[in-house]
Amino acid sequence: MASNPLTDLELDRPGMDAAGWRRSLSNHLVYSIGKDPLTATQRDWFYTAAAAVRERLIERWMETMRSYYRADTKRVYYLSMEFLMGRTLMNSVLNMGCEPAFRTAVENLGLDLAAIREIEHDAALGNGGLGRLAACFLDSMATLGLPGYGYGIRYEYGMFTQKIENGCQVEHPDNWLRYGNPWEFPRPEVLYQVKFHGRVVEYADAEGRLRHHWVDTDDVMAMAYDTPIPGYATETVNNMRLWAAKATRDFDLGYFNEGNYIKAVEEKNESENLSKVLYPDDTTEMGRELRLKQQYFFVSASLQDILFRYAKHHEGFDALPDKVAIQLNDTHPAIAIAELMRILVDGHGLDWDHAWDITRRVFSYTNHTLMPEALETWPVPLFERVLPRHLQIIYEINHRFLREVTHRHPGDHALLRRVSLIEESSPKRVRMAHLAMVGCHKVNGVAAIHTELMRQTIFADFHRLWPDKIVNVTNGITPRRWLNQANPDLARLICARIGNGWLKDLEQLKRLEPLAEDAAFRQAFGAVKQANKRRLAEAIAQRLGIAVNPDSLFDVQVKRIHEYKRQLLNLLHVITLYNRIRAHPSGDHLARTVIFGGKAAPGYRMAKQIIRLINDVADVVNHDPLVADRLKVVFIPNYDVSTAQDIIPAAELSEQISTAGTEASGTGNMKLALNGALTIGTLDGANIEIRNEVGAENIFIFGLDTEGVTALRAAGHDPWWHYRENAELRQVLDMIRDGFFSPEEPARHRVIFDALTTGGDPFLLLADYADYVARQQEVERVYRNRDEWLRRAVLNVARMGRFSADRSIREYAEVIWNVKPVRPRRRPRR
Ligand code: GL9
Repeated sequence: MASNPLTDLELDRPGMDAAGWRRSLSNHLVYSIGKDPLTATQRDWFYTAAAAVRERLIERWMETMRSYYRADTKRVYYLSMEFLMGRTLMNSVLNMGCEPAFRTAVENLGLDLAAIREIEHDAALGNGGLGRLAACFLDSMATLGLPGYGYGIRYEYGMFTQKIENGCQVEHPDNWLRYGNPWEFPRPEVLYQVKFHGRVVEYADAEGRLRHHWVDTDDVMAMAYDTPIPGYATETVNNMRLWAAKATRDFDLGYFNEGNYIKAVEEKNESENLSKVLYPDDTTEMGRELRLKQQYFFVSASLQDILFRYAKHHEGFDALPDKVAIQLNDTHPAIAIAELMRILVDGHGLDWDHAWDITRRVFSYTNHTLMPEALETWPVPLFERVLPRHLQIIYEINHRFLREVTHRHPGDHALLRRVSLIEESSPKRVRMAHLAMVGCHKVNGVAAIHTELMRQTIFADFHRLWPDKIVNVTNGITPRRWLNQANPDLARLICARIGNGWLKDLEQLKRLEPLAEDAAFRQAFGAVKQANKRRLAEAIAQRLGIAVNPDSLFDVQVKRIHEYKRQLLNLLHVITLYNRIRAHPSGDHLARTVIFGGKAAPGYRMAKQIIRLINDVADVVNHDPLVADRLKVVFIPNYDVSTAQDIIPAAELSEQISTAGTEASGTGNMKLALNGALTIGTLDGANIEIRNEVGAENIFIFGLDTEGVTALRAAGHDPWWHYRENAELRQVLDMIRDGFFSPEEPARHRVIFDALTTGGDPFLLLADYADYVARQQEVERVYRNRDEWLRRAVLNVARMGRFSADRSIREYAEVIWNVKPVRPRRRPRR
């Protein structure tokens, strides 16, 4: 059956019908892959399919680039250390609008499409929400026809693969390029030199002005790899350009001539280490030299490339802010501000003030977290060694900035110390967020509450200086991947009732609202969810050997493992349910399957401990005959984009339970609600805006809000009080302390008990526990009324329109970038 037929793309183009696809697949197997159909493996067929798909993107890709060039349009450059793309095959096919023809062709060749698309390795060049946001934004920019380019790093190893051994996370390298990446186009001729180390020499130019030269540097080359980014149902195909490090020369001739062949090759390897591996830490910074070098490496190459493109049409730099907008995805690429100043002032001899005016109008910065440990600062001695000229430039920026602050607030030395780009610690440190704040014309938060907290807390001084600089752009997700592709049955059901306009205009989901009162629609909606649950239950049985009851409530918490996200609070509730079943084995307990997924940063001991406790609890609960199938706990290993696409459509309850004020936005909350899960959550991040949209009666909100958190912290949180007063909570904590879930090693989880009690319970789990458990009870009451549950679920889907990444990107384009769509020319029919 045709899924989501497109009306605005002509599918009768040559090669786009089933016969054309079939011919193309047969040809590519032989002439691109070099395989005989008789011996072709599933992998051969995946690479064959990829070749056939990418071939169909190329003309539109080239025409899109030509149309931008012709229009000399303003372009947006999205600089990001992370792009969490996931798989590409079906995304491209769906965005091109030829899924039915492609599927028919594959099936007519006697192949199994489900098996073939599973061969594709996720492109996991990101940690979590921040990297996935960048990927959703690329999809939206292309879909809206905006001239947007992604710039990042082509890591040889992406996010580690997580395996669970004896309940513990074990990391394995993600060798995603082993069989080759069929989506990338290497550009060996697009090669830029990137400098490190060395020293700065001063000299006077012809007019007697003081100039700076950065000399005696160690150089690395950056080579481009391009990936086409097709929009949905549009001619636009944008570009993502990722940089790989290459040694400046294959051998150091000096060593080579000495006969030290090995040494020569060793040094080549060392410089190529720059793009070797993604740092797997999310919200903590580790201040490692390699990380700083990775940042500067991709920033330097990207700026050279951007300015090269600009210079094809323009002389001088006055028009740069009218032609170039650069978005800094977090502070990771913030060194670009100093780098552009260096290029303009040192390289092209612009006056400082002139260069600074241009720079500020080009850059804008997105902040993704308030967590103090995530705010990047670099030790000055390290910075000085790696980027000596940039340090001087940052000092100069700081000097002039502090002079301006002094003018406006004479004598306020405390203010100067607070806003300085240099932290007066020992050693001193460069504050990248302050550099970004000063060097950008706009700074945005990613949800309303987050932006407000930015203004009130970490950037309060800057907000007083520049009250218009900090703006909000609430995050969004692409409905193409997160509904159309991940949940094809629901997408089809929606299309059958309201057509397919929602794919490009998610607000059209509003038209489903009346159907919440339509029993037949609820029935059909419930049947889709049930089928998704059954598929997930089968996968869990097959992969993990756990039999889950497909009629139980599927309660899902999938995200990075972090104390602030409070997977432990969820687990305290699970143990509470377990104790209630044990206390009343013949009671009427609602059957529930609690599903966890997520990776811990390899060096984050508490997060790894939490994974172990989840698995230990699962082991006990899942094997307790008294429980039977009324409670199951499942930890799904290696949560990534592709497993998210399998889990989210099957979820009924979405756990978004971070301590209020800690989760900047969250985007999993949006993906789950868009797929018909009801949210249990705190008033944190985008949960607040989700509540505003879906209605307070269709979401389960609990716990302290940010004011409550602040007040409790001020008054002093006493975890022991909760321990004493709440018998159920005390029983749960004692079981953890006494090794109930690890009888072979009773002290194993003592550290968790300690963190929640003597450790002060910094994320206030005990303060929110009682309200959380009460809310979970209400969840169960509503779930028992299937009609009422489905009614609320339909309303959630119908009211999620605001959370399309298309809406986010439109806001960036209007408020921050000032860029407009460009329509590529329609290709002539042949
Ligand atoms: C994050 C925030 O923690 C999330 O709340 C937010 O939704 C995303 C996208 O804006 O950014 N910031 C951050 O460092 N991460 C986020 O998810 N971490 C990872 O990407 C792992």
